[in-house]
Amino acid sequence: MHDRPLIAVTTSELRRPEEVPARSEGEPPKVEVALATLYPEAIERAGGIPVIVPLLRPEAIEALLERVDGVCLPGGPDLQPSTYGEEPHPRLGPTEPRVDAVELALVRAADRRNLPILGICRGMQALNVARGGTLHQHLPDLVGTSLNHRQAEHGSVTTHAVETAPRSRVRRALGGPKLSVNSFHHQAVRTLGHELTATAWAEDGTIEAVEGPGSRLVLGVQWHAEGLAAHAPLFELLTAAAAGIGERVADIREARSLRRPAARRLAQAG
Ligand SMILES: [Mn+2]
Repeated sequence: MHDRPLIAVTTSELRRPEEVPARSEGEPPKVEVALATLYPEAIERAGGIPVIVPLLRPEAIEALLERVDGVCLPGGPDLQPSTYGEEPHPRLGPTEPRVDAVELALVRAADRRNLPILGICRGMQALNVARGGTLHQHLPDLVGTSLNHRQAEHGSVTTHAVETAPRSRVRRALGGPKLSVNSFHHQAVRTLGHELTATAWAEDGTIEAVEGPGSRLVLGVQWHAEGLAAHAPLFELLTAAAAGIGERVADIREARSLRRPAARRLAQAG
């Protein structure tokens, strides 16, 4: 329990040397891990300290999670369908099996420790797959194209509505029943993983948020909340839960004003 909780945020993208532009004064291009700065910025604004996680071996993941207070899984490429027991669809995008292995192990390790989890886009899908759920590999096959889940507009622009479930965390944090979200995915949750419930849907029926039961924060959203200022309360939920006060407050506005004094009281009590 910390005043400024440490939030592990994974790097879900790898850049190959041929994708990295050579700079005349720099070293030759090599494999890089990549993460949009929007994620650590959103975590820091919400009161947390982001800890950017590279590709780690399983024992290092365990050791890392001993020292952090929460987990954020960002957007990124498609998951390997073999992680949920399926053959690749012809429209499957690029995949990163090494990243899949790290993120799935990290979710399972976070589950063993009851750490709060916030998954964004691919991160929601990784959360679902880590818990035995499956994905639709190419959403237009299922729901057609009347609703475009892969917008051309910038991530700060919302392009479709979702309806949130009554009494869900996402409704409490962001309101509802309708929210406007951005959309950068062609895959979606098909069958739900262990102890996950759908709590938001697009008009075409696509699952857009999942949550776990009980007091522990386990939340995935299919949209890129890190790009929407109005969705900062999702990151505040994560940091409040990581600071150990998540369920003692009725709503996120209270959480924001109470976070630091409550964390200090806990530290004094402990
Ligand atoms: Mn969508």
